[in-house]
Parts: sequence; structure tokens; C-alpha cells
Amino acid sequence: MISRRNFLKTTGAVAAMAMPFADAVAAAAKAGKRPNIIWLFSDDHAQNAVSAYGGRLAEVAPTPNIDRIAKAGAIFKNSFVTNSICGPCRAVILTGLHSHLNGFRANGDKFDGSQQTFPKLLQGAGYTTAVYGKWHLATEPTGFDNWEVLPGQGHYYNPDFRTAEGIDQETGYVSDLITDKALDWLGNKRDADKPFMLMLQHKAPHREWAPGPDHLSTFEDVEIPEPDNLFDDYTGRGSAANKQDMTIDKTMTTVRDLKIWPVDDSDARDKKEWERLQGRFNDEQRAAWNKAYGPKNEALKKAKLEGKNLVRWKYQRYMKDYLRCVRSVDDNIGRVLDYVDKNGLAENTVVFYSSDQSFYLGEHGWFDKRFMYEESFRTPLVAKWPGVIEAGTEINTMVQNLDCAQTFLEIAGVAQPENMQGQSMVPLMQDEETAPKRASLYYHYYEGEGRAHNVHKHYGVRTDRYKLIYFYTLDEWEFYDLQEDPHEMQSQYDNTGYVKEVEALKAELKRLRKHYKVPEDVA
Ligand code: SGN
Ligand code: CA
Repeated sequence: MISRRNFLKTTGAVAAMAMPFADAVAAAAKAGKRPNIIWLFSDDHAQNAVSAYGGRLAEVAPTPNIDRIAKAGAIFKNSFVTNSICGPCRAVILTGLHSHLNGFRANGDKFDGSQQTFPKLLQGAGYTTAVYGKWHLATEPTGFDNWEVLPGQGHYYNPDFRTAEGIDQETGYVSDLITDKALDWLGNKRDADKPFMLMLQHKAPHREWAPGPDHLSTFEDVEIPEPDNLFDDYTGRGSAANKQDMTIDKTMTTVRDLKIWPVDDSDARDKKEWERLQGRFNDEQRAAWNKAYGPKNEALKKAKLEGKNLVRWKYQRYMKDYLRCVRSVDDNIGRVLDYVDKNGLAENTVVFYSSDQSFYLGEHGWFDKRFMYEESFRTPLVAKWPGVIEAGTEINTMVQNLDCAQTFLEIAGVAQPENMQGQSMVPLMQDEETAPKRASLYYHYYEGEGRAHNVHKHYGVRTDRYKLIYFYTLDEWEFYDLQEDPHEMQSQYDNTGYVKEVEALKAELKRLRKHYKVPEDVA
């Protein structure tokens, strides 16, 4: 197997030739060559907005630097989350435990930083660790030698950063500043005698999709392709798809989301939004912003659009702003990759790129996430590891963010605790054919009705072909044949042609809930 042989070669663990991979990693560790890990991460970056995944945006809005990672290593074509919302995803990655066991089920919960996490285990095994950027777990980071994080959601312009000493505001655009800090740590602050694990976590492209000064007019003359189901009417599914509050048509706000003004000063909501969007700009930033958006807004006013044409216009503005934010993330990933290449780190550093979860880019008429439907259940995941992952590898086996902690531990040659619930992705990176495969995934969204975007609580199971979802507070089931209906437009739960498949998935769901120790009465 090429990758394993190359790993042994690059780590110099020649004597370990006949050993299993984990032993070889341990031997390499003794030789002082344990791989470094860089976890490049973002917030709400849709798989459909990463050009390496193909899709309708790949040509108009490429992500050349994220694609560089995929080309040099692997793309996980079927990468999913356990609970599609920010804080919970981050807690799952740190702990390797589903939400009901790590205790962080919904945004607004507080992460118990005293529990076992992979950064702590790496630290204990001699790694130096750091996190920069969005954290969003309410309590202070633990398990990191150095950290500087955004309080809460953070700001796009001139953001605050929180350290153990307090909070400081900085001047600049958030994606650039987070990268500056991480590069400064790599170059000047880390303990260079130790292998390192760095988490560089962007705020972008989270709502309100505020582009940086470099990209205020990027995509100006481009028509962004629409999804086929932009005008979904939600027939064919249960009531949850209808009850949500996350449509481009009705939920998006004028000033903050769509960046339309001048505002009517007598309108309190508009005024408040204006403050929230522009309140942190300095004069120079405000002038550049107004120069970019002013003429476009004038043109919109004159056009007097209504109905579907207005939704189409909103879609274009939303997508352009979102993709502009993505472009800054991608530029900054390029800076990190260049740094790694130029400073002799490339050979012995595993670089990942992922997002906390994916996002709707107009599919079903939506923005935001939360549902177990494909667009928000998935998340981008690419990784490069010279000598282990062959360049241009495509991995089709389903993986989940639950697997990250154990993957990082195996890379570092650290034992994987019995209680973690994922499965290391290292065997898939080496050779998908011989690696153990997962047959199904468990998903559970807890935040629920009455909270932001009003998506009802649900849990479910997905196999390579089918998906069963139970909206338990509505007592409604949905079932999809993803091969026949990849966009999940028609539930087949009541179709007698699928009785056997529905029964099989119900049994699998029951098995998974037991396997993952989900309490029957969990709310
Ligand atoms: C805020 C956003 C929501 C978003 C949540 C969670 N509203 O509440 O649109 O779903 O964050 O996002 S906003 O008016 O504040 O933009 S998450 O990524 O942190 O989970
Ligand atoms: Ca998010």
C-alpha cells in the first residue's frame, strides 16, 4: 500500500516496516517526527460553495486555495455533521461525543471545558496547541497553550478578541486578522521543539455576510446560477419544511442581510440594523462600503421589483455577498498554505479544511442550516498529508464530524479513548478499499421550534441511499430515496413501495440510538 510505505519513509520509522500503522506512528513519534496538524475551519461554508465539490457555483465562484488542499490530498465527498448548528458541531469535534453526551446540544448552552477533549490529550502527549478565531462555546478554551477568540459570534469589521487577560478591539477585517494571529503563532510564538496542533477558525461566511474591503465588488457582473428549487412550495413533505423561518423571500432583513439603505430614520428596526451592520466601521471602511453598494441600491429602487423577480434579486445579492466572504476565507487559506510551503513545514504537517456545518444557498428557497436535509447535513472536508494521502484521492465512504477527534489522535500516535464515539479517518486516508466502512449515520437537532429560524426538533438516520427523519415534537416521519430524489422534494414515507426500506431504517435508527446511548426521554 503506497501511502503506508510513504508514511514510513517520510517519518524515518524504517524499523517499523512490519508494524501496524498505529505502531508505526508511535515509532515515528519516538523518532521525534510526529506530524503537525493544522485545522482550517470556517462557519456556515456550504459544500456547494467549494469548487472542488463541483456543483453549480464551481465555475463562477472557484475556491482555488481550498481546492489546492484537495488536489494535494483527499476530498471527502460524503462528509456530514451530527447536529447542524455552530456550538454543537464545535463541541462534537473537540470531544468525539454526540451532543447528548458532551452536554452542548444547542447554541446558548455552555461547554463544560473540564471534560476530555482531543486538544488536551494531544497536549498531554507533548504537543503544543493553539486556537485562533471563532470559538462560540461560551466558556473559555481549555487544552490550548495559546488562544485568542472572538467573543460570541464576533464582528466582521474591527472585531474584539478575547484572551485570558481580557478583551481588545483590533482594526481590520476579521478573516485577515485571525490569519495574522495564527501565522504569528506559527512563526514566533509556538514552542518549536514540540509538534503542534493549530485550530484556525474563521467567522466568515456566517450571516450577515459582510464582505471584506478586498472583495466589495467581486462578482459584480456575474449572474449566480439559481438552484432548481428556489421556489419550493414545500408540498410533498411534512409540516416542518413549511413552518421554518429561513426563506430568502420572507426572513431576510433589508438593511443588515440585504445591505439596502439609506434607511428610513423613523423605522426603528431599520435604524437598529444599520447600527449593527455599520456601527464598527471607521470612516475609510464606511466610504469604501458606500461607494460599492450605493449605486447598486439606487438601481434597485428604480427597478421597483416585486414577487418572484424581487426574490431573484435578493438571491443574487445574498449569494454575491456570501461568496465574497468565502473568497476572503480562501485567500487567507492560501496565505497559510504558502507559509507552510515556504517554511519547511509541508512535509510533516497534515492540513485540513472544513466548516462547522454547511448552509442553504437558495435550495428550498432558504438560507441558514439546522435541517437534516442534505445541504445542511453535509459539510466540506478536505485534507492533505504528504506521504500518506495520495494526491487527488476521492473518498466516498460516509464520515462525520464525530470522527475528527479520533482522527487527530491517530495522526499524533495517541491512544483513542474507549468512550469516544467516532471512527478515525486515517485508514480511509491511507486506502479506502481496505478501511472499515460505516453503514449509517445518526443525526439529532435539538434547538427546535420557537428558537432562531423555527426549525422543529428531529432525529434520523442516513445510509448511502436512504434517509429517515423523525420530527418528534410534531410526531411526523419523512423518508427519502436519495438516489431517485437527491433534492428531497418528495417524502416516500407513505409510499407502499418502500415499506421494507422504511422498516429497515427504523430498526437501524433504534440500533444507533442504543449504540450512541441516546436517552429515550432526551428533549
Ligand atoms: C444568529 C443568526 C442566525 C443563525 C444563528 C446561529 N441570526 O442567531 O441566522 O442561524 O446565529 O448561527 S443573526 O441575526 O444574528 O445573524 S451559528 O452558526 O452560530 O450556529
Ligand atoms: Ca455555523
